[in-house]
Amino acid sequence: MSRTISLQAALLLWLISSAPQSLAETPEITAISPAGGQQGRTIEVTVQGKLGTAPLRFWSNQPELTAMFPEKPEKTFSLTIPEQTSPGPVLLRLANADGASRLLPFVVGKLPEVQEAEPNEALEKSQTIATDGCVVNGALGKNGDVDTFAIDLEAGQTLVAAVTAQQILGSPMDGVLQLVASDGYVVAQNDDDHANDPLLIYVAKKAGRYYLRLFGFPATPNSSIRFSGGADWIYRLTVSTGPYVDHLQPVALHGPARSLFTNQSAGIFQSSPSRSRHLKTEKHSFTSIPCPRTLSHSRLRITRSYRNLSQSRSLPRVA
Ligand SMILES: [Ca+2]
Ligand SMILES: [Ca+2]
Repeated sequence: MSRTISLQAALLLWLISSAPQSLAETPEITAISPAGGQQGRTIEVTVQGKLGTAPLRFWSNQPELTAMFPEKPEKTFSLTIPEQTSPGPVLLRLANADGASRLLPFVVGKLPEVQEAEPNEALEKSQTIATDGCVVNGALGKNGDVDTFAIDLEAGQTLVAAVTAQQILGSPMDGVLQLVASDGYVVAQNDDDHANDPLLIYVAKKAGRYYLRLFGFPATPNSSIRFSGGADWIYRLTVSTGPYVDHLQPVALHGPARSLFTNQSAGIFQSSPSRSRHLKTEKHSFTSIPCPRTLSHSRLRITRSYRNLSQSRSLPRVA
């Protein structure tokens, strides 16, 4: 009996001594910044959380995307978005031998992109951005955070400012977007256009400097009644004075397309890079038909054909 016990003790000691001294860390990522990038660019991406132990592997449902990791990964890696990458939302995942991160939403765009620069909470500290088409990657990084961006408009210009945050990126924010004139008055505001994400459209009555102001509340309401924020409250703010596709109608297609509507001007209707079809869109007043969230390899895409072909929306194809 005592001999059996001593054998068991020896086996236990051997198991303990042969166990690895330190376990590898799996990638644990809650958000990435920027949460999108322009076609044809290589960008540096910072993660919220940890990348995990090398060697790391990268996966995306958009196979053109590639990633490079530093020898000793900490918080950043580089991501290459080739010019031919289709615009729209994609999913990323990082993994090593011990496990994988959750799926991370990322948006491939056609417009130039800039990073939010803090401090920018007040009009006098606002960050000046281009109005003829750009995307700001930012975050409401802490409670009370307010992000302000200065833009210049000509009289009669139509400004479109759209926030992508909760609906596509899974950001826990319920954002509100305001347009403030140079005299400090709020001339336009939107809270929820697509899910909790705002989209603001404003025709400038006079030329001058205006300010886009973004703040947010928790998408899951709690007992606090104040501007909120956090490291993973990431957003993308698209600003344009050109045509903007805010939704499509119908929201799914069976066979040849009969009609689709956008808010302004004409667009190009594409089925896929290999098989495209061109249709004139009709002018249509703003009707709230949210763009579907479905991510599918088989999908149709509308892009605008005005100026620098900058906006796109996707809809699922019903075979
Ligand atoms: Ca901020
Ligand atoms: Ca909102």
